[in-house]
Amino acid sequence: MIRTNQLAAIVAAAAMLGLHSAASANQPTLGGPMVHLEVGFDGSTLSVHKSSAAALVLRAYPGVQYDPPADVLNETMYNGQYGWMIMGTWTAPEGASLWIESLDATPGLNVYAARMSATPYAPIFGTADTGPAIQWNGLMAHNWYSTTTQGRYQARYRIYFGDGPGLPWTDFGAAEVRLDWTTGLPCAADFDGSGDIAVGDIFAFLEAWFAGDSRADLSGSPGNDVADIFQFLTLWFGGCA
Ligand SMILES: [Cu+2]
Repeated sequence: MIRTNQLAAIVAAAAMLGLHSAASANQPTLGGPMVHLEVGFDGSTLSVHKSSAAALVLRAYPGVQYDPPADVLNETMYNGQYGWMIMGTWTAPEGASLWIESLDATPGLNVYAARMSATPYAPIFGTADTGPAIQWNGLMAHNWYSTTTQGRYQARYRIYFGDGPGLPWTDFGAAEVRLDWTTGLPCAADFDGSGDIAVGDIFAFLEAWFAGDSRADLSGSPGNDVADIFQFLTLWFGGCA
């Protein structure tokens, strides 16, 4: 339970810090800890290991707008936790390049290139009529997966060695991996849309509450009253599902 002295301390801290603004999030959040798609090669066959088998959550961040080119994620539910990554030390066969190909995906799932890629946030893997495969330089790549429709999503990928245009080399074995997502409700405790629950969310909430912003009216009673603050703190201490 939240005691009033805790509340008073938080309000005082917020006032002291001048209610620093709800940092407009210009960088999309991965949505949680990284989950790596660890790519290995034993000299003849590639392998992929997912560092977590759990389905990830495509989540909306209401009211958060990203600047171009990340604006492709605006008004969507998205997740960037899956990241392609080289596991161990190995070298590709002479003259081969690594390719990742989308084999199939649930309709309505869109994919955009990782922020650190050569073409950040560009549609890939069939999104917006792009080709099914991309060449991968082996640097960690957290592509963005998004949708606008609630549901369960899957995508299957093949990773293989190929030539420059992406024609597979049949001398070496390819690997496949399936990725899974569900859509989740927006997390009310992540008020500033930063992707995690931190003290900044309390400041952002209080700023909205003092400003009479209807987003801070959580209690159901008309207007912003103290019940909204209790309601928010309960959510904040409870975390996100
Ligand atoms: Cu990573």
